[in-house]
Amino acid sequence: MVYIAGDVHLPGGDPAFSRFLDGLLARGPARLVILGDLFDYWLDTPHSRARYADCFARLARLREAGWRVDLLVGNREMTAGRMLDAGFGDRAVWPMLTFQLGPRRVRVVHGDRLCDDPGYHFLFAFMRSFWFRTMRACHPGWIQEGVARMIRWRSRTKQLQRRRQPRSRGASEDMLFSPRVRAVGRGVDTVVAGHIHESWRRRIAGVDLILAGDWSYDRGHWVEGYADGRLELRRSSFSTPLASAAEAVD
Ligand SMILES: [Mn+2]
Repeated sequence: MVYIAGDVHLPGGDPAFSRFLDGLLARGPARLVILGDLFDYWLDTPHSRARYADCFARLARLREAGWRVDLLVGNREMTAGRMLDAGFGDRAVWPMLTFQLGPRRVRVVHGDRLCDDPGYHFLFAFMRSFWFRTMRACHPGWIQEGVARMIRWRSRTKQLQRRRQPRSRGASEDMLFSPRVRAVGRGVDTVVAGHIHESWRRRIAGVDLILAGDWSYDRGHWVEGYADGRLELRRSSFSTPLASAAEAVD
């Protein structure tokens, strides 16, 4: 059994996501794949690690209970480094994770690289590069804060531009770049992605593509995979404060 969730954008996706993790803990050990953008933005500093200590503790508890937990790097974690690995307790995965689910070969990606935005891809490659990481290690936190703010501003401006355009049903599909989807889907039966903050399953460029959806403070979307290869979209609201964690997941 595998649970795939992402785009939590902490602290935005809490407390729903914390309840979800507590609910998982109440179940038997399985696998959890977090497909990136767990944090609204991640700076690879001790401050970030301390800020999200609650979430890291929950993930550690799952692991202690026998769960396998994988964390993929999303665009909000593009500066991920040693501090993220230390907080998470394992190496974060980038750029994709491929595994077998019964008869089905599944590939999980964050999804940003499925979209057509050459400027963004260049920026991401640059940020991930060795030289940037080396340079960053010498920079004080406030410069990193400034860089993060600039990137978020850029992202928000793009979102606003997108919102101003007339939206049709296929608008989110238009964000996907077919050759990239085809390339990522090569050799697997199904691709699971996030990033677009929608929850659906469609055939795009011949690929069985699932978008896992996102999280807000009182509701969340995720994907459940079963030993027979079935993959199902799930969503739940976590609005009842007194509901037990196990109930909240159902
Ligand atoms: Mn994203």
